[in-house]
Amino acid sequence: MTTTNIEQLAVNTIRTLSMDGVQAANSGHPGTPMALAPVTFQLWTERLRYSPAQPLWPNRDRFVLSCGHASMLLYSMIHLSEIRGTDHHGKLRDGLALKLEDLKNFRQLGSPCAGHPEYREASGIETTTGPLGAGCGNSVGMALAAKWLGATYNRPGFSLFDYNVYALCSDGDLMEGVACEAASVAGHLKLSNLCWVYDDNRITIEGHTDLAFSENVGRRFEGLGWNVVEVLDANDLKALSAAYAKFEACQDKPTLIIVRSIIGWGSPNKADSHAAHGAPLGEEEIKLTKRNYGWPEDAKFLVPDEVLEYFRSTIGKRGNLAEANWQKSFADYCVKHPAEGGQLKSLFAGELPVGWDAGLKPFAADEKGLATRVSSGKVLNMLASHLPWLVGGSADLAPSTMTNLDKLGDFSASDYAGRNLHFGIREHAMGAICNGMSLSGLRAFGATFFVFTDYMRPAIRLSSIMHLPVLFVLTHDSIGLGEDGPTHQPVEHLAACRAIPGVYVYRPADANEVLECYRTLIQAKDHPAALVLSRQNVPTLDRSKYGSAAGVARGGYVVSPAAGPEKGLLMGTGSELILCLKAQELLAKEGIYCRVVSLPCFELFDQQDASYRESVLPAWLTLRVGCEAGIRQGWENYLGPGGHFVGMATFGASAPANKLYDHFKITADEIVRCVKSGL
Ligand SMILES: Cc1ncc(C[n+]2csc(CCOP(=O)(O)OP(=O)(O)O)c2C)c(N)n1
Ligand SMILES: [Mg+2]
Repeated sequence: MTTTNIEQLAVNTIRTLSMDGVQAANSGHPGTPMALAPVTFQLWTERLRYSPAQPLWPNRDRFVLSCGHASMLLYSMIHLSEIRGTDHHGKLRDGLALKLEDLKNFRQLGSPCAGHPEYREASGIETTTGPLGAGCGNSVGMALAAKWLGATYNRPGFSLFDYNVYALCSDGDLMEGVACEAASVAGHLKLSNLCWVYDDNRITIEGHTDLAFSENVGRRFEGLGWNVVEVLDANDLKALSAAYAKFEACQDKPTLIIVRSIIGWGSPNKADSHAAHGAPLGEEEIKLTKRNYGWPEDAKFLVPDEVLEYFRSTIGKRGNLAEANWQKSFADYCVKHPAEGGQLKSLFAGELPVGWDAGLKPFAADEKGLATRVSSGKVLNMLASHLPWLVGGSADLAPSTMTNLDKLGDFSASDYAGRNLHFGIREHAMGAICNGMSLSGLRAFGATFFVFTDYMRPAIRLSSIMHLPVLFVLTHDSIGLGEDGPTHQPVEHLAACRAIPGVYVYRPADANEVLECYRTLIQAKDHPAALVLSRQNVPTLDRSKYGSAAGVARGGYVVSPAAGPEKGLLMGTGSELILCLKAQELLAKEGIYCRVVSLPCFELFDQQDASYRESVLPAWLTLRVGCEAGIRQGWENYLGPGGHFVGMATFGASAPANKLYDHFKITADEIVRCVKSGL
């Protein structure tokens, strides 16, 4: 054993807290915290630059527990490090982030110690994890953000951003595709500030990894451009220390430390078995294990004073001092570089910079119009020039998603200040990386074809769970993309995105709605936005004739009132709004007067007060037609019992767009027919 007594005592405190937490909850995952206690102990006490007194310090090292099922490990570390609490809005509060009482309430309603770590439940939880692989993806976004911040804001004599990002990952994490996608990005970008620690315990839920996982992980990562280091025994603190030192010394690659561990270490009957993965050890086994550790077998949630003292004198002392020095340096920086200092203060506060909207210019009416992806590209650029930390990119589709930020450079291993990311064809990693960037203060966006949200839906969902204002730019939003056919034509995707709680789905109908969508979504601080855009042109409406596009801020508005005694209500989104307007004209010619409502964002509209909603969709007006080139699901509320829906009910087909609209009967004539049938 290469450990001192206090080290061993601290490691065993982490282990026993984790075992006791799981036992008290009668559910959870004890085995991995027991095995990895030395791994986190060594990292946190010897190396992690983290100020327990100021957990929001922007230059703190990040620690991500990607194998979120081992949550008790993180909770124990947070408690023992005496990390100060923050509220749900990310503001410092008095008291510890996690009291011992909280650990005792592991997995209970209202406890910050949830089954899997939840961002903002306690400081020290840098991201929500649980879906395996996701945390790995986030960590790449965090490391990338650190590089970007450093390249953009560090100045001679001021190394404001030089933090490292650590992620602890399990077999499951490394089996998941998203982790490999993200690792590939990290290797390509040479993110030397990123260190993954892989818990090579060769156990998953069903048993030994022999069942399903026989690749050589180390060689895979070498192939991905990583520095691979091995530690043969998770209990060997010196070897762990040496491995972390190798990570710090490596300047041109991310590092993977493969740590051979034994799940449930110390448990006489459950160690090295999947039985230690996801169930309490049981009172008897806990006693035997504690005896093995030389721990008082009847003690529960025992935290020796000298262990707390040890954490204070290591991570506490080191981190608090580093943070205080950084604050001094930042104050000097703000004097020397006031413009950058001001920007950073806004960035840290999650605020937009002064004058962020100065570049937003409306579009002139134009019959031919623009595809909304094209107007989006223009608005994104109008915004980018006044919002310096708007950073993002596309999954190899920027020429189609129109998300390139002109003249703002490519982010690459040779230029970490570039604002255009090239995610490669890795949608899931793109979403997870955007989440990691957002967690680091950047306004991140990721773009792809709408249909491929299927590939990054888990990341969009986590974005919403974490209340992150990530922007997903999603183009080619319907059969209107034409010839690429049903594999590329979204049908159920609007419904599917709207189904994720907290995701604001915007589908603007013309260039000025696009502009107003951006104006609205960029001011959001606590939810992601999905901006859904057409491939094909839509006319830019003459707003002297139609309602102002500023109505977008309320999610829905009357774009064209009925010109006579009102009979019906036509509702549309995106490229189908124009069909509603055409139908309105056709009907008016026959003396049937309808209003047309644009509904670019259901979530925003539903949030408006009842009188506003009633003013847009009066209850008495029951003859309603909704038109959207997607499935009907989600429209019922607006349609009411007598409503008609003009949209899709099947997959699309491969043909020119206008032929498809006729074929699937998404036309002004069809809207007219529906209205007449309801008269
Ligand atoms: C995406 C995803 N799929 C499945 C699960 C369910 N699950 C939780 S842990 C686990 C695997 C456990 O093996 P490993 O990752 O090696 O963790 P260990 O037991 O070694 O800690 C699985 C399948 C999950 N959390 N996330
Ligand atoms: Mg495992």
